[in-house]
Amino acid sequence: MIYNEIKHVVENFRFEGEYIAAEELTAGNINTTYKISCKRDDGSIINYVLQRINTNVFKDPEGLMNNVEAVTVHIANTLKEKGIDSTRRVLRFIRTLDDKLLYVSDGYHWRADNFIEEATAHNSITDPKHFYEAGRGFGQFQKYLFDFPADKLVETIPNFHNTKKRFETFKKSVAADPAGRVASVKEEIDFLLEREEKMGKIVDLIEAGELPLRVTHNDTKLNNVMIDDVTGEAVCVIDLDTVMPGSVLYDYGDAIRFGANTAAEDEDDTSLIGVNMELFRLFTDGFVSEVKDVLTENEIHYLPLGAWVMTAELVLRFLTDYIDGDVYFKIKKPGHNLIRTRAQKKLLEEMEKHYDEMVAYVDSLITK
Ligand code: GN1
Ligand code: MG
Repeated sequence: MIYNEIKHVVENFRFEGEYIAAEELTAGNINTTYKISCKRDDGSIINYVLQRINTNVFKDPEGLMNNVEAVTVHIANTLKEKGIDSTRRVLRFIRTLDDKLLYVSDGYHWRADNFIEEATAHNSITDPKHFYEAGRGFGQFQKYLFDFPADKLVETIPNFHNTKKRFETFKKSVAADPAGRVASVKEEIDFLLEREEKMGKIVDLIEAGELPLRVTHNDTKLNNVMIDDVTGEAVCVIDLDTVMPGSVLYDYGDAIRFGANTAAEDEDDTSLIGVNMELFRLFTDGFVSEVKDVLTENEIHYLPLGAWVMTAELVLRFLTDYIDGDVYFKIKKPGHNLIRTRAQKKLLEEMEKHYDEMVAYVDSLITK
């Protein structure tokens, strides 16, 4: 039973009240996450999030925790200066009994933070307004970190969005074929090979000095921003483990990839997958409304390239993991990484049909 299995971990954090319940939250593909409920003396309940960090993916958990602590303190201070109550607006990490950010036991690394009450991490859009708000939320996050000193951050996953390096890794996996799956995915491999050059375009633009590096979130799925259950507003950006120097195109692009899709990221009926252009415009409006004064015209112009590259990158990453024998992403069923690959491939094809329309739309915002 989960309650007992993690009791020793819970008891090592400075949670208020008495530990009464634990529930696993299964939306994430990397870390293992629990909602912990505690009862205070007055009978009220206080909830927390407890996570076991996947150290196969995040090899420097101490560096990671220093990152997320510094970033969240910076955001909390920014909100304070603006006179905004930060209680539900930013994660706060809970210390262990010996005043650390991590509890290490049996080689596992655990950390905990506040639970954002009366808000939901949506896995799909039920109300279009939520996606406009998600745009504002991720835009604000970007804006609040505008003056954050990037040299304070360690790269928690080196070359995370370096699509050129990822392509090299992919080719090595194809050559090694460790799980004997390459012959069955020829079509998907060819699809990527045809697009190799364009997939490196953001890296090229950064290297050429045409796009600046900023402190970015790098994992802006819809379910990484909490939406208020009552007002529908974005309250808090979560899942900060990949906050690192990056391009704003990554944050914008990954959010469009996930949220403007008419189906789930891992939909196996690919006929359901498409780009909802209304949602695309809503997110873009929300995001740009927050970051317009911070971004360069070039960055705004290239936003749709971000959506294209992030989708292509996920085709590449899911396929690489399928070929490698499912060693990176948690899978919920056999063949899950291949289903994800095919779903993202279909999404990219649909995005290509709308690409010119997407560019025309963002360009119209530059002159506004
Ligand atoms: C992972 O942890 P989660 O589920 O929010 C992954 C992202 C992928 C995403 C695809 C550290 O995000 O990069 O885009 O799955 N995170 C990491 O669903 O690799
Ligand atoms: Mg997540």
